[in-house]
Amino acid sequence: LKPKELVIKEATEFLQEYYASIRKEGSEAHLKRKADVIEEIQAKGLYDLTEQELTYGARLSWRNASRCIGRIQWSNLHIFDARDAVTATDMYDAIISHLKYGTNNGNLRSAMTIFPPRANDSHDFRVWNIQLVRYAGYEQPDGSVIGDPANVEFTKICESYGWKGKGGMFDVLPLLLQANGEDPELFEIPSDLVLEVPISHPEYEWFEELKLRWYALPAVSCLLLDIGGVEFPACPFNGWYMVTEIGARDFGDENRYNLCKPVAQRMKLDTRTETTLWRDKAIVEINCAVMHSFLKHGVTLVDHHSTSNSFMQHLQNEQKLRGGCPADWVWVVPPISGSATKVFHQEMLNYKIKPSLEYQVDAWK
Ligand code: HEM
Ligand code: NRG
Repeated sequence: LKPKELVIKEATEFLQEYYASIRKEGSEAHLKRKADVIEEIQAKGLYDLTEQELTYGARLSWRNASRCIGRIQWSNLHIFDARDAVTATDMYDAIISHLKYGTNNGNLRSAMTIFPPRANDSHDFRVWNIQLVRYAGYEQPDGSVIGDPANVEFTKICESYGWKGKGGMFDVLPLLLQANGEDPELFEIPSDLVLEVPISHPEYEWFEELKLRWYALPAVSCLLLDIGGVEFPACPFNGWYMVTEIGARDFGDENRYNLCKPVAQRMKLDTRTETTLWRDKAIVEINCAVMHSFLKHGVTLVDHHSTSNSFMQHLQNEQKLRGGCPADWVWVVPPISGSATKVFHQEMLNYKIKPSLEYQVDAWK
C-alpha cells in the first residue's frame, strides 16, 4: 500500500484537476472536499471517490495513456462502477454487462468496469485474463502450438483450474476472476456474447479456406488504474480495434498466428528470397481481408491512416487544452506502412502523468 503522505499528495493533485474541469477550482466545495479526503486518508489510508470523480479519473487515465493512438475518443468512455462487487460471481455479472454494452451488436462502444480498489495488499480484485476475450494456445509435444501462442501460459493456468479446451485454433478462453485476494474462479463466457468475424478477402476466394476468425471486442483487463492515489487492480476496458493490431500483429507476427508465409504461398509469390518482398505483399493482403470482413459484418474497425490523422488532430487539441500530450512514438506508429502514416513524421514527447493505466505483476506470480 502507498504511504499516506503520497496518497494525500496524489489526491490533492487529482482534486485540483477535477475541480478545474468543472470550473470550480478553489471553490468552497473544492476546499471542503479536499479537507474531507485528507481526513479520510489519515484515518483509513485511502478514500472513496465520488461517481463523478471516478468517471473523470478513468477518462483521464485513457487521455494520459501515451501508447494509445485512439485517444481522440478519450472523453467518450462509459464507466461501470462495480466497486460494490464482493464475490467472483459479482465480477462475472459485471463483466457480462460490460461485454454486452461494449459489443452492442457490432456497433462498439468504449467502456470500463471498475472493481474495488486496493485496500490491503493481499485482498486485491483481479481479472487474471490479459484481455476479456482471447483464444487458447495449446502446446503440442513437439513444441508447436495450436491456437494463439501468446496465450499458452494462461491456457495452462486455466487448465490447472479445471478448464478443458477443445484443442482448436480459435477457442475462446474462460474468465478467471479473483475477488478480494481469494483463489480465482473459472467462468465460461456464453458464446452468444462473444461476437466474432469470419475472415474473407475482397478478391482472393481462397482466403476463406484458411478458416480464420477474430473477436470484435479488444478488452484489456490486466492493467491497474491509478486515480488520485487510489489503485484499482481490476479495471477491464475496451474500445475497438485498429486493423493492424489483428492483420499485422495477431495474424502476422512469427510468435503469433504467423500467417505471412502460408498467405504468400497461396498468392504464388516466390518465398525463397526476401527480395520479392513477399512478406510485405502478404501482410497487406491479410490487413485488407481483416478490414473487409469487419466492415462486411458491420463490426467497428478503424484503418491506421484515418486513425493516425485523428491522432494528429488529438495532439493539436491537447496542445491547446493542456500545452502538450504524452505520446510514445514506438507504440503509436502503426506496425505496417509506418512512414505512409502522418504520425511517423511527428516528433513526440513521452512522459508519465496521472491518472494512469499501469502494468502490474501477473496475478498468478
Ligand atoms: C494501446 C487503439 C481505446 C488505453 C493501444 C494500441 C492501439 C490502440 C492500436 C496499441 C496496441 C498494441 O500495439 O498492442 C485504440 C483504439 C481505441 C482505443 C482504436 C478505440 C476507441 C482505448 C481505451 C483505453 C485505451 C478505451 C482505456 C480506457 C490504451 C492503453 C494502451 C493502448 C493503456 C497501451 C496498452 C499496453 O501498454 O499494453 N490503443 N485504443 N485505449 N490503449 Fe488504446
Ligand atoms: N493489440 C491487442 C489489443 C490491445 C488494445 N487495443 C485496443 N484497445 N484497440 C490485440 O489484441 O491485438 N482498446 O481498448 O480499444
